[in-house]
Amino acid sequence: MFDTLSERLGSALDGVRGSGTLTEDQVKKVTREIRLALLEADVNYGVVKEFVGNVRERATGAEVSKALSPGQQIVKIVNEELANLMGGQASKLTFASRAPTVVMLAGLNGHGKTTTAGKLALFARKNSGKSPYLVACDTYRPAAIEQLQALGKEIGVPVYTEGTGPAPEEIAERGVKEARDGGYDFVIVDTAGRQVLDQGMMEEIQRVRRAVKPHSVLLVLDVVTGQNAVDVARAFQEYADFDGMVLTKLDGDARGGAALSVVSVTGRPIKFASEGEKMGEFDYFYPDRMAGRILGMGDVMTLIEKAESQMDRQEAESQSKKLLAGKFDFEDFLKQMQMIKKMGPLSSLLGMIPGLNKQLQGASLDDLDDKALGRVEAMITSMTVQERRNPRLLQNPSRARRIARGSGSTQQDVQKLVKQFGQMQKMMKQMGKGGPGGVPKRMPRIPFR
Ligand SMILES: Nc1nc2c(ncn2[C@@H]2O[C@H](COP(=O)(O)OP(=O)(O)O)[C@@H](O)[C@H]2O)c(=O)[nH]1
Ligand SMILES: [Mg+2]
Repeated sequence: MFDTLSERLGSALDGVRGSGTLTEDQVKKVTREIRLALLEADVNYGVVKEFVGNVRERATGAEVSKALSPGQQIVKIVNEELANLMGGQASKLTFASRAPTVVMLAGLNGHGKTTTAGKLALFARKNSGKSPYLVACDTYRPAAIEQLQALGKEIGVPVYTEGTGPAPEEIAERGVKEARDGGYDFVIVDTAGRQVLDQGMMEEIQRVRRAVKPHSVLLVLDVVTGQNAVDVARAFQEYADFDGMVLTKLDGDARGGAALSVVSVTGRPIKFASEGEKMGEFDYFYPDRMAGRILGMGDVMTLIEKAESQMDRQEAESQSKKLLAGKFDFEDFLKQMQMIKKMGPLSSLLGMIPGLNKQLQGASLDDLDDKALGRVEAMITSMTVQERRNPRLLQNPSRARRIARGSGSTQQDVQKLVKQFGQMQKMMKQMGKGGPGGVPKRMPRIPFR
């Protein structure tokens, strides 16, 4: 996602990142490159103009900071302005003062409404303790109803449907009543889209809206469609209006234009980000994190939060101490691996680490894939605790053979793992000492967090 834009902005900023001073010419040059990068990413022309103006003004203006070099300062400014462009603050769910809260989804066909309905139901239950209820109002496509029913089944949320016969507004009204009677407090109404924007859809949206008086109407936009999504958002705002947006397919090859343009074009917030086909791949949209990700600093906050929620902080501290003292053994390694696995697919996790993005585009990703991790895990779990605690025991070939048999790998694999692990231990020990060839004990500070 946003790969080209990240790269272009990154290289524009690389030139000044380390600068001790920033001349007017440098500012001009860098803002010109930013402008091109944004236009190339399909960001709305007016939006680009304003953005570049803001950055230039702030970069040449009186904004001084003792903590940052002028070069760092401009990175910070671009980061903040990108976040502002996407709304600045996350705009979280709000609930009706009288239950149930009704949320209506609208948008063109294929942009992800039905998928979002399921994801939002799961999200509201997990994050806000709501009991969700789904209402199927796409009366044009029987398959859409079945799709929603399948999703409902997957996440354990009831789906109200009357098939394709009745008018959508009638289904919606009865569906909401049914939810209220059943004690459900979060109702999501999935509506029908169209291939293209048309009057009929807008009118249908209005009728459903009048019938159920939703607490909020969310417009679902596929960011892969680029400027098309922006046009849809603008038209919707004009004819039907909405309260917030859901950006979908952020895992796809979006150039970034839609995400960076829709807020300023509509004045409405982006509420949610959908990043995959699985029900759990859904979260609030955090403009600051997205900006960090676009700038290639990695989504550090998300990463840290994910790690924190999975791992006890003290455990982490003691592990890193052990690591640096060279006392890190296979038992610790196994714990770490299991933690990483809990955090989600390894490749998506690695993409969040600053600076790793570019390197990972090479072949090295193969070495790090989840399958390889699984093989390593199988080997370690085949070791006795004693062996895990004292990897040197594994130099004994009969032990290596036993582990190979137990884990479905070869003796060479086991020996290779033990050897590599030994090298890693040595390297870590060196780092811990900060000795020659070592790195500082503290990781470098991540800019602007
Ligand atoms: N990769 C990816 N696919 C998505 C996402 N959201 C929806 N889809 C897929 O896009 C297609 C259309 O989605 P659907 O929910 O049926 O769209 P609707 O016509 O607006 O209801 C389906 O194949 C979904 O699985 C997303 O965030 N990422
Ligand atoms: Mg649908």
